[in-house]
Formats: sequence, structure tokens, C-alpha cells
Amino acid sequence: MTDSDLFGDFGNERLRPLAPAAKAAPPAPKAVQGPAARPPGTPGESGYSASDIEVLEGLEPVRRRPGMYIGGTDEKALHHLFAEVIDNSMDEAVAGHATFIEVELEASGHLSVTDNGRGIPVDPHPKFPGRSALEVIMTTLHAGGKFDSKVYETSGGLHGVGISVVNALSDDLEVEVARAQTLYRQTFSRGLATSKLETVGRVQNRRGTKVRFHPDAHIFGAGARFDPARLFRMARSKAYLFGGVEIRWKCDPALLEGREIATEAVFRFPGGLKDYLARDIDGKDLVVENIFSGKITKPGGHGSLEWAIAWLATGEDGFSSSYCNTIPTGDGGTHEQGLRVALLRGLRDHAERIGQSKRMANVTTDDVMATCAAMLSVFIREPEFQGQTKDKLATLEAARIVENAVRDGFDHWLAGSPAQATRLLDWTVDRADERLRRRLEKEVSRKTATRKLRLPGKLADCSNAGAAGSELFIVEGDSAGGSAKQARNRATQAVLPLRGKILNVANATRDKLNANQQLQDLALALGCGLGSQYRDDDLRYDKVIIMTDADVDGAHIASLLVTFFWRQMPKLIDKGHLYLAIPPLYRLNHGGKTAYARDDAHKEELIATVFKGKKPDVGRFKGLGEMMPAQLKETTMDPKARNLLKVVVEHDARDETADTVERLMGNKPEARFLFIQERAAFAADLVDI
Ligand code: 28F
Repeated sequence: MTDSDLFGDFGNERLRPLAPAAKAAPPAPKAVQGPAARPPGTPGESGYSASDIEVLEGLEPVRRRPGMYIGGTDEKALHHLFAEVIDNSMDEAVAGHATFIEVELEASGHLSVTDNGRGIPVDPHPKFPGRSALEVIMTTLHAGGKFDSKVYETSGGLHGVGISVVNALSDDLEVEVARAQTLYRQTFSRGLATSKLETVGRVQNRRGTKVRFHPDAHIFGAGARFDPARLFRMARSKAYLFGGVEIRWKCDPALLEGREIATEAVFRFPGGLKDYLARDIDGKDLVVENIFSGKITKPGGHGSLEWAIAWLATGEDGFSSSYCNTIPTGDGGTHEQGLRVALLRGLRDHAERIGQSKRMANVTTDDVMATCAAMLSVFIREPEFQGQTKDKLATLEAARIVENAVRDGFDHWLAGSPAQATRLLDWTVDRADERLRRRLEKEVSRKTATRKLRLPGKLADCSNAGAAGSELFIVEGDSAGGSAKQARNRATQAVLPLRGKILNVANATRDKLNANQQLQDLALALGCGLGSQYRDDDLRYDKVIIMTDADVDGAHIASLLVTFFWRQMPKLIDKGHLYLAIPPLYRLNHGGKTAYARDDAHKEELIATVFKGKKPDVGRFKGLGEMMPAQLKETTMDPKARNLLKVVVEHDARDETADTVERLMGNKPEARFLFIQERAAFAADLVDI
């Protein structure tokens, strides 16, 4: 049994996976192949019919462990339901069968998505007498077509795969299909049909699929609500990513109480990513005034791609937003790699052409991308995603397709405006020089500073000279500090014990912050300065890991620390340095086997999977200080065995994050009370009531 088995499928150093986790997936279901010959009379433009569906088992696993399918039951997971549904409509649009998609949020919390595509097949399913293809798709997990290219042009959601998960997690769901001038309807609740497939009647000028659903309060909590602003942004993003579809937004005014978004809107952006990027960098100073963009469309969509790139001259870091088949790939992947290589090689060749190739000698892709705001969207058939998080593209062909296309466009763009090209070349070379200068400074400062710098007495520093590979564990109290110091790897792991509660900087004055010994010690240990003085190159550690007890107090201290970093060192978060350790809450022993569980749900899961249902002895850790150093190392600190949660703020969620931190940590208790009220059911799930 490997360590990661002890912690089940937690994605190492990433947030929960959005895809079914292979390890904890339901028992291997029976695959039922349709009959070879097409049963007579099966309709469908592309000759597609129910018999092509490879059917797997029911939806019970989805309700039992929703986290395996949508990454949790929090707000992000709730909005994943919408993503699954609209991705199916987008598949129809990208495949050329739909031209509009309607999204409507009702006061009741019901959300409906309607497309004018071909409509989900309703012909009888040959393997399930008395059930239609529609019902089979809605009520069976992974009911999707064979990965046969004629069916899957460049589908993001695999046409019907995700929709059954949405059905399982909705307490009320209604599907309407208009196909062959006939309107059909069927209703469901929690994955089970609550009506037969009804033929509602003849329809003349309507075709496509409508899904109207209400998330199940038993899964997401009674207070769970769709956030209109988030739905609005998600719907708008789809229209930017595929100019061939019009997306119509409608939201009940009652849900918008003074929010800044419209009750109705129509999104159609033929300008595509160029418009999307222009909106994102609106008004910012650029190194070269116009956006470098391009688009390659292939018949059937496979191999199509679009990009839009600008270099910010504001001193801000750049960002890369990439997509595959209109699905966000938050962790990048092969397509982004192809883009980076194309830009570097294009610049290098340009330097050579103007006899300045020497200047590019030290330039890396990091320097080219340092202040680059890039958007990239690819369409490929049957994309492969890396690992379980499903938001990193692994399809190797994508790197080549993107590099060739972008390189071509870039060569023309550079040749087309020599003055701009020279400015970009100068800018990029400056970035490289700056990076090298900082690295030198850092090595020097690290060595001298460690001697000279008045490091806080409580810091047990690591012996590593550079920041690369070094980690700082921030722990609460001296007993946890003691265990951590014994458990650590002294070469690469430093420990800073903080005593007691941390100042809540969300409503503290600068003076109070300066007077707070804890936070001053922390800032000293980190070495990178606070606020506008922050310099990422001076940060003395590569990873800053908050390791507090697995109890409510620990969670409170962790949120106070995250508030401190968010307010005083946001770039430390943006650069991916901040993590949360995941110490175990329980130790399970039985029959010579030991496993550690992070919470009650995980304990149950391990009893079922590791202990095969046999009741193990369960020990609860009162705090890190309680743990033997060897256990602390094995479960929480050793990079080979531990799981870490990386603190990530998505580029387009910054405002939302600032708003949430203010509401939760600010000095307006009524705003906090409202926030908690809205999510009371989540707390209910957590508290043993
Ligand atoms: C509001 C959500 O789900 N739209 C969809 C289609 C169209 C077809 C389809 C969907 C059987 C199992 C492959 C129709 N005719 N909107 C949607 N529109 N699924 S979902 O086929 C499902 C097949 O997977 C469709 C011919 N080919 C495909």
C-alpha cells in the first residue's frame, strides 16, 4: 500500500480533482455494448443512435461520494453542475449543430440551459427495453458514445457523460427534447425518473435540448445558491471561446439585489479571444500597442485554435488563460507549452535576422512570458488530460499544432512591424537581465542575510542556502513546534512556531500590524517584505506551508494567516508559494494495517476501502503536538508521502475573493452573519447534530 493510499486520492499539492478519481471510482462496471447492426428506424442526422451508447451502471456512487465527480460539494462544485450542462450544448454548437444557447436562472434557484441542437436521441434503447436513449443517458453513469471520431468531433463534455451526474445531484430535473418536429419531456429527481418519456406534441420551429434543474439541498446544503455573477461570467466566457454561438443570459431580478450584472444579456463575440483579452487588459499600458492574435479553423473543428497575446508594461505579472474545447485548462499543459516555445523561438529568429542574436543568449520562456497576458483556445478530438484534476492538457499533438500555428503568425507579426518587434525584443532581454540580477542578489543576500539578518529566535531555519527546494512550516504553539522540528528534514525544512492567535489584519491598522510580534517575526523569516515592498525574489523559501491542528482552532488560525498573506503578500499566493498542510484527524489500526484519515468522511472511506468494512481501532489526534514526530513526518511533512493543498486564486476570481475575505474577516459582523446564514447548511453537514 503506498502512502497516497493512506490518504485516498487527494491530488498531491492540488485542490480536489474534478474528474472521477480512478482509485476511488465505483467498482468496475459492466460495459454493455449495443448490437453491431443498427436497429431499424433509428433517427439522427449523423446516423447516430442509441445502439452506439456504451452503458455503465447506475448513479448511486455519485450521490454517495459527490466529491469524486464534481470535486466537492462547495460553491465551486455547485457551479460545476452548470459547466457540465452548458458544455453539452457547446459540444452541439462547436460540432455545428446549434447556433444559440439560452441560460436562465429563476428566483426558485432552478437553472435552465437550452440549445437548438439536434436534441438528445429519444429512440428506444435496444439493450434496455422500455427505456429511451434519453432516459439511459440521464440515469446511467458514463453513458456516453463510443470514442468513435464520427460521433465526437471535438466534444468537451462527452455528450451526456456529465449530464447524468447533474441529474444525480439535482432534486428536481426536467429535460425537454425537440426532435423531428416533436417535443418530448421527462422529469427526474436525484437521478431517478419521476415520469415516463412523454410526447408533449408537435412543434414546428423548435429543435434541441433543454435541461432545467435544481441542485439537491441534501448534497449542497439548504443554503446553497447559484451565484448569478459567476454564472454570467461562465456563460460569457463560452461565447468568447466560440464565435459561432450566441448565448442568451436571463436572471430573475430578485436574485440580483443591486449586483452589478444585467438581468438579460446577449453574448456573441465574433472577435473571439482578441475581444476577450482586450476586455481583460482594458486600458493597461502595453509594451507593444496592439494585441498579437490569430485563429486557425479546420473542417470539423479538430485542430482548430485561437490565441490573443499582449505584453503588459505595468510591472504586473502576466497570466495565461487556456482552454480545450471551451473547457478551462487552469493548469495549462501541452498547448500552452507550444505557445511559449513558439514565442521564444520566434523572438530568437527575429533577433538573428537583425543581427542581435547574442542578446537572446540568456532569454528563457519565463522571460518571454513574465509580463505576457495570453489567451489560448484549442479544439482537439478526444483530448487527454493530465492526472485526475482534468485541468491540464496532456495531448502531445497539441504542442506541435500550437507551436506551428503561433510561430507562423508571430514571424509575420514581427516582420510586419519592425519597431514593435525591437521594443518587444528589448523588453524581453531586460526581463532576462533583471531575472539574472535578482538571482545573483538572492544568492548573495541569502548567504549574507542568513548571517546578518536578525532572524526571529523562534525560527528553526533549514541549512539549505537557496530558496529553491526550501520550505517553511508555520505551526501553532511550541508543542507542535517541537514535534515539527524533530520530524523535519533539517536541510530543506524550516519551522516557525507562532504562539496563540494571529492578528486579524483584515481590520487592523498598519501600526497594529507593525506592532504585532508574531507577524513581524513571520515577515522577517520570509525575508520578502510586506505590501508594496514585497519582492518575490527575496522570499527565503519556495514553499510556505501553514500547518495548524486539524481542529476548529487550527482552521481559525489558518484563515487568519491566509488573510495576512492575501492582504500583505498577494503575490506570494499568485506565485504559488502558499500551501496548507493536511494533518490527519484519526489514526486507524486493524490487522497490522495503519491508515490516517483527514476527516470523518475520509475515515468512513478508508474503513470501506483499506479495511474492507472491518471496524479498526480509531485514535483521534488532539493536535500536532500529540503526534509522534515519525507519524507527523510520514503523514504530513515528508514530500514523498504528504498531501498539500495549494492556495490558488483564479485570475478571474480576484474580486470575488477580495469580497469574500472582507465579508468573512472584515469588521462588519452583519455581512459575516449573512454569509454564514447563506451557507448554514454546509456547517450543518460539518457539526455532529
Ligand atoms: C442543455 C444541455 O445536453 N445537448 C445535447 C445532444 C445531441 C446528441 C447527443 C446531446 C448518445 C450518447 C452520444 C443527437 N443526434 N444540452 C444538451 N445535445 N447528445 S446532449 O447524442 C448523445 C449520444 O452520447 C446527438 C445525433 N447525434 C448526437
